[in-house]
Amino acid sequence: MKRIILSAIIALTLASCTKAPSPIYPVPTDAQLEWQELETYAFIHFGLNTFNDLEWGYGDTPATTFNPTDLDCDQWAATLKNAGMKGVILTAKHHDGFCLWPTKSTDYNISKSPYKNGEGDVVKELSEACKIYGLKFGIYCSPWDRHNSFYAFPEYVETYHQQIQELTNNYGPLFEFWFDGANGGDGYYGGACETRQIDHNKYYDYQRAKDTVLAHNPTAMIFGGPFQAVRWIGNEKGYSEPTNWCNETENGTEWVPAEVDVSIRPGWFYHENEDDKVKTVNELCDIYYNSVGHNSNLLLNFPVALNGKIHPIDSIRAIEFYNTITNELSNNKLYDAKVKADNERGRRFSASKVNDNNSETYWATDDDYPYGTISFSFEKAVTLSKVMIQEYVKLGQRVKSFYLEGCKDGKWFRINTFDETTTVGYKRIVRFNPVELDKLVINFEESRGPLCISNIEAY
Ligand code: FUL
Repeated sequence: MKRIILSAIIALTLASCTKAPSPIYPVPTDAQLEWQELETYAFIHFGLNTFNDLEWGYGDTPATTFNPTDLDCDQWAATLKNAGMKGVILTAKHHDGFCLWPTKSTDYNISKSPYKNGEGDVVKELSEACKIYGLKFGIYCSPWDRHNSFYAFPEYVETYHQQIQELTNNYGPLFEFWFDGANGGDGYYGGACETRQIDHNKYYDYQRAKDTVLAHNPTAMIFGGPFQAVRWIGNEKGYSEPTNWCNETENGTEWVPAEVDVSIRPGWFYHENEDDKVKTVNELCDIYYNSVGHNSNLLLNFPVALNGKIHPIDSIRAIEFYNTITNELSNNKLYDAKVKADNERGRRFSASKVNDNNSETYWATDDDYPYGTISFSFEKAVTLSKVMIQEYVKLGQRVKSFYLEGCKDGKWFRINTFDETTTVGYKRIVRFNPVELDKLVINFEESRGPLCISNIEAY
């Protein structure tokens, strides 16, 4: 008897000591992972362009044209919170060079505008509203400056660094800093009205910019420039391809997860003639599934209107969008299902870890098993139209391809998804026409190493 108990204890100890799979590099930093977990956050485009009905101001409109009558950053933050946004990035300075804070680096700023008789500071007002509403705060500060007479000369670089310094010192903590990719071209440039080109990798001294941002905000993600921690997806339409590696390509050596930026309206800035062009709830949901559902973060832009508020059409639409998504992803049918896998790396990494509601646990396969099949059996048939899969990316992104199968009344069939089932990463959501099932099977066909799947849900 004693011997049986002893061997049971040894077996249990061995099972719980099974070694975790070795990481497959690259892997995310803790800060990158925390950023990926935000999933959706907002952009605010607001500035002189708003009052001049422009997208790219030339840099010649007087600061006095900035005149919101009813600016209310609390309304922005409350709206964004209700739309499920986890943070907000503000265009503190767009290409026209106008600064939304009372910077000492240039006169072309809010203190020279009628707003609060020159006493206003939108960067401060929004950063404070974010603290009240529990939103993260980030800043966009355009490197290109179409107003500054020294743009393309060494003097402007100092001005730009002073701006970064002020923004990163005084308004943090910042979760993201955006260096826009639009660099040089025609502009006012203090009256010169000419075209100026620069080599953006050299001209701005991005190394120094990065050091300044991180000195005060060590966990901030840097977007753009040569030292970016997160990357642009390559379009502004709101989608990422389904095959999406956080390391850019299957063999990429750096972890640089993607961000999808898109505006809720055609323009980034507010234009009255776009009031009837706000994206529909369906379009926004599609954007969500093609961004967050494709292993990317979604940065959804809200153009603030002339009065200084998010327009009611936009806010209602965004809240409806959030409610729709929340509703669509709220009833996880796998939670009570019986889970089985064809291979498990011991008890600590059993298949049941994919539906234990714990993102720190995961199902893993043996080292010589870079694939695997997991099945979910339902007591009563369920109707499904979406599957969400998450890899335990702390150990690297692995899955290269998978497919879904279903079983109803003893008949097996392949589930035809709307888009190809290739990579997974931090999060992958696949959609398909509603189908009734007794059993759902996910076949992971190819992976860069043993599988590490932390979560699977279906709706
Ligand atoms: C682009 C800019 O040129 C647009 O005006 C906008 O700010 C967008 C988010 O980034 O590069």
